[in-house]
Amino acid sequence: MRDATPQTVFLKDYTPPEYLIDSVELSFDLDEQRTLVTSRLHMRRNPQSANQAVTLTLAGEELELVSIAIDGKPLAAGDFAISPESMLIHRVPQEQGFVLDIQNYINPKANTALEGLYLSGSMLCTQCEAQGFRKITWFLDRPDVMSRFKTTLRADKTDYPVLLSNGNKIASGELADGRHWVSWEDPFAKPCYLFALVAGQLECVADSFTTMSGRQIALEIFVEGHNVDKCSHAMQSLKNAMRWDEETYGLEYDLDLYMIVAVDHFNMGAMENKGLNVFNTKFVLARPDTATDSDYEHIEGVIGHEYFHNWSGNRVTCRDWFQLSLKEGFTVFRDQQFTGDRTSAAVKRIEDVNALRTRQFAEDAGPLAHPIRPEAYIEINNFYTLTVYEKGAEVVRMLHTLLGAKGFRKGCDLYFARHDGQAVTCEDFINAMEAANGVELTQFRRWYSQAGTPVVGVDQHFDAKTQQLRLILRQSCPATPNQPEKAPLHVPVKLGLLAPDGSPASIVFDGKTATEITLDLTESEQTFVFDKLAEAPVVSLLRGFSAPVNLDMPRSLEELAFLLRHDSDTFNRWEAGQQLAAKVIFALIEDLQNQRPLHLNALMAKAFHDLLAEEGDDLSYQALLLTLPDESYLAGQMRVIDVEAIHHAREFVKTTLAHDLRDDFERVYRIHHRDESGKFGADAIGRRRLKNACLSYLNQLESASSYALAKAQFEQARNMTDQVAALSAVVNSHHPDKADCLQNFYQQWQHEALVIDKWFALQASSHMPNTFATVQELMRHPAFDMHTPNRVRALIGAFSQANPLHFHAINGEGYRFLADQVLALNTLNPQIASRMVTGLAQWRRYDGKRQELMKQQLHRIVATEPLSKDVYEIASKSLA
Ligand code: B3K
Ligand code: ZN
Repeated sequence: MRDATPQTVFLKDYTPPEYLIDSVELSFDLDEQRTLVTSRLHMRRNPQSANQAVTLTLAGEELELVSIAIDGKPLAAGDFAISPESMLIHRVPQEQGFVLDIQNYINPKANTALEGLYLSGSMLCTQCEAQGFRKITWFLDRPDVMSRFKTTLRADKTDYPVLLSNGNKIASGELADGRHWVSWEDPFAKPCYLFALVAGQLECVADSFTTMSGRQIALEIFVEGHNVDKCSHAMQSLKNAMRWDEETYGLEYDLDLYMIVAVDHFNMGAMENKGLNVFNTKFVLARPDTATDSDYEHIEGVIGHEYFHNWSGNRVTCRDWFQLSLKEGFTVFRDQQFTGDRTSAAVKRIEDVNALRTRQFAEDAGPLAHPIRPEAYIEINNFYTLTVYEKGAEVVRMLHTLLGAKGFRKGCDLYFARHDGQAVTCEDFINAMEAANGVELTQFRRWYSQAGTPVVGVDQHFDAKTQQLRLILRQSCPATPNQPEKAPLHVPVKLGLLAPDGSPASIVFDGKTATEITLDLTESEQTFVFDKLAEAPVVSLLRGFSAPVNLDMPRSLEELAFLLRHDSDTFNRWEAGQQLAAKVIFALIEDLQNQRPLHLNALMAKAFHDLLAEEGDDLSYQALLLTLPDESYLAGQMRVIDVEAIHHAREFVKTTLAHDLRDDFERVYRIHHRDESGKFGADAIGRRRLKNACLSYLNQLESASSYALAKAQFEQARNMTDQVAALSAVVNSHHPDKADCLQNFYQQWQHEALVIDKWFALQASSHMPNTFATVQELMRHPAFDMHTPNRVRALIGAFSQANPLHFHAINGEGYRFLADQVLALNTLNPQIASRMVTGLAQWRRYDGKRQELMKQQLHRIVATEPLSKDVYEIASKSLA
């Protein structure tokens, strides 16, 4: 809980650690409520530190001291002082190193924050990033202190037959009273945030991998007994990731053993602890009947992400937490490349950009905006943000674009060679990119320090006489908290030209000819001239979404329809469709606001008719082309968000298309509707996506036949993708059998927690009337549990973040409900609580009435005592 005045930590105050810990010997006498931690730290003064003070300050929270000694001599009461967050030892030996012995008790069962050592079901596990190790024992809990760890675990053999920690198992044995012990040693020095231990009744699924240099690595996935049949996809994903990192980055695994443990209670997706990843079950367990195609894809992505951290994060780690994007942005970029290579690069890019624009752009435009390398924080856990992760990945992607794949790889090689075993900064990463490529990235560095989403405006002039096209690009960036003025950034703008017949036109620029080029936009305004154009071309700009910017380029519906038909860039083709739909929807919003009758623009129906007639290879891509921009994305484009008008206009478009093109939707549905349960090739996944996109349109018809279609798919489905798509259709309609379907689904899956999460989330995000009453009822459902983050996200998270229509109800009930839950979670699990506050952070974007209602709830949260630092920081900054 929060001190009287929460302290802000600043990047500019960084100083090297005064002491180092070369090696650590830890032992744990494990017990649910009273675990004894014995720690021996081999310490010495850091020669790099300028500070001459003889005191030693260690971080430590919620610990009960048993004993403390230096070089074998117990300390007297006056030799040290303990405060709620630290321990100060007044005088420690200066000349040579010393050994600090500490024993303390901790209570894993009381740890509902799920940080440090805690209980998940009956198993004990840890989460130390960012600052959880200090809840295990007193330590220099900062990433630039790297130590070699040796860990011994002792526990009851029946309750905890499996005892795991980082590195290699070096010894084990039996103890009296039915207890046993296991010792582990990690040969690689690491910061304590990468420490992990797991103890419990776990089954092991084992396999192996032969590395590029011929070493055999044992691969082990640990799960509870009833989940053993859901690990094969995770195991295959791990092997795919290991091979991919060797082939793409030349990076090989270093230990002889790689372990993954899946736990039910976890604050986020997964954690890259050295040699012992701990995962949310959501990102490990999959069987065709329990997991959707997207689940399968996310599992492979997250397994890859954590595996890739072994180099980008563990072997080379962060100097301080302000550098978080150094490992996260880079690793997200790596996992995006991996998934793109494994599935459809076009689809993956669209999904990533869609998420970035809908969610990160909102963050970057609101009160919580911060650069990818933040400059200040109160609670670092609040900075595991979309900006640090997703925009961070975009910044790395721009380097990849600017340097080319080969140049980027050279930069990475140099980065890993220079910094292996070190804790470094974003600056070191850029330096390596510069040195390896002989380039200068001074201006590019601004992406690290400047927050906000730049806007790139475009003007074009074609001169038939000179056969020239002049393109004028302008960039600006809106002010963000503490950054009123912005300097121009280095923005790579990929460009292609289309001839009037839709074929690619040659680009003659700077005397060179190409079919696609990347323009370097570095000034506030710049003109680019293209020669030898017989006719005015159609410009396809920002191909592949080559920079995380808002492109402001007014286009007619006709031009958008043309690009949707002809652009050879898969991203821009999809984007043209999105812009076309958005333009049509915004016109309807205006009609709604002015009480005018609604008509669907014929161009839109024609475009969809053509899309449905296409017979391309990438059916997942075709499904995306048929998906309307979602409500949050549209909201992001409005000056004052009109939740109801957005919803009704979008529904109108969807319903009208369903009526007008009913035969087409039915035809495409029928072509692709077949049972391919258990098949996860791109074609089978694509067929399911396309078919379920059609189902979602047909469901708008609210007719006997649409009800029959959804019901039949629901009853016959033998894979979760089809079952959940059908249930979603039922839930988002007035289907007469809705209650029965929900009940049957629950009965069928009540023992599969991850499937029940879907059941909660579907109901919480429904746009049908009475959703709020359902949500309140579900809060009282026996399967709802505030102690399980996945369940909280499924119900409270889905309602407040994926149901704009009901969450923003004008009577304020959604806001009050959310604040109630934030306050309940505040004491239980501050990290989850503060994530939930973000639903209220964007209050400035709404009308006056809603602004008042949202602010009221934020004020109520801020006035509550005691308030965790986590919630305090987000709620107070949202109001600032
Ligand atoms: N590094 C962890 C995230 C830790 C979050 C701490 N609040 C997972 C990941 O990004 O791979
Ligand atoms: Zn990560």
